[in-house]
Amino acid sequence: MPLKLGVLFGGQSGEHEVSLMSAASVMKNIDRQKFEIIPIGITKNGHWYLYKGDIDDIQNGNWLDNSYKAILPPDPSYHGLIYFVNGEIKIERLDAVFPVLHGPRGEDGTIQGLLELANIPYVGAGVTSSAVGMDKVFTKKLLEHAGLPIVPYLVFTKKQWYGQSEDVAENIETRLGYPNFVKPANLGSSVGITKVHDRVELTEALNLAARYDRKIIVEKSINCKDVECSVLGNENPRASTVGEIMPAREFYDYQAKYCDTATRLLIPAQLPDEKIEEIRTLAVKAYKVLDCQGMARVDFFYENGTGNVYVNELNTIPGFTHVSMYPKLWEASGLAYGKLLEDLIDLALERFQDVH
Ligand code: ADP
Ligand code: MG
Ligand code: MG
Ligand code: K
Repeated sequence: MPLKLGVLFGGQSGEHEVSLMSAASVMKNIDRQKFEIIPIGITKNGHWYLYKGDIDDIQNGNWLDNSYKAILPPDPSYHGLIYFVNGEIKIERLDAVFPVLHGPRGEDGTIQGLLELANIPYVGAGVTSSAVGMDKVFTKKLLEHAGLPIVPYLVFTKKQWYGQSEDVAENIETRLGYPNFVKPANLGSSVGITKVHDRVELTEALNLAARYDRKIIVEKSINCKDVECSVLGNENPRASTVGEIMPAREFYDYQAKYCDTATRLLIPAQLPDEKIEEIRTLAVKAYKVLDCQGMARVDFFYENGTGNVYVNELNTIPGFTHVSMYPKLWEASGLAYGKLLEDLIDLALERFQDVH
């Protein structure tokens, strides 16, 4: 019997649309002989539905038309999804879940916590690693503690910014200077992030970041290339080759990530072999520092001129569209998309057995 795999898509974060694309891609590439897909959509308001329509209608946002209201109870006795058809209650068993959700309330340990309570194995990092990976401040603290290279940063709360704006701005100017990057601490897809060149932009950037999070991180800007490495595994994680992003914009912002066809991925990255190896080694180290499971895409800055490498962040549920870096890097390393998905589900089951 094929394994019943729940695929979670949508979600409440600013990365809802990206998740629709990633999930559709995952569902299209999975081996239907081995897995029965149970698509589960979460609206931007956090409402859950069992989806019964075509995969193609997920990406265009019309999936709600063909869905049944559903809930995933934390009570482990159901071991699946409860849904409602014309007032009748039905249960769909779930053997495993692939949360293809990006950003807060999906990638940040919250969904993972629900799946833990429900006693259902799931793809990717556990609760703590997911939460830490989502929080750029916690991530940096742990990486720094482990002696891994990171860029200088400062942290402020929204209240500090609105209460002591002058002090906060001066502090940033003295300790980091311009340009710098202002970011909400917990988000992804470059949402709420600004590259800042002067005081006017700084004020706007802090206001913007404060709309997304109560915690704001400001980083020294590095003149760099974005390079990324895919890591896969539980106990013995391995690293893919390294890829480079060539955005046609000032930095890898939301436009460049999802809208701009001029953005190019270069695989492998145009770096000396020893730098590629350094990055792969750092990727596995960073993965272990956060105690990741299953997968993560580890992102770096490669400084122009000096060749210095800094760990930027770990993404515990990276993009999974057919043009996304995580699966592309594995393809280039000899692991096809379909096989990668199977490996991820195997790792999820392995981890579950390890814990239970
Ligand atoms: P997200 O989680 O939203 O992807 P990132 O921290 O990765 O946030 O920032 C998004 C992009 O902004 C990076 O991929 C990079 O292009 C640029 N960027 C972020 N921080 C810096 C920095 N300190 N120096 C140079 N570029 C940066
Ligand atoms: Mg991110
Ligand atoms: Mg990033
Ligand atoms: K992250």
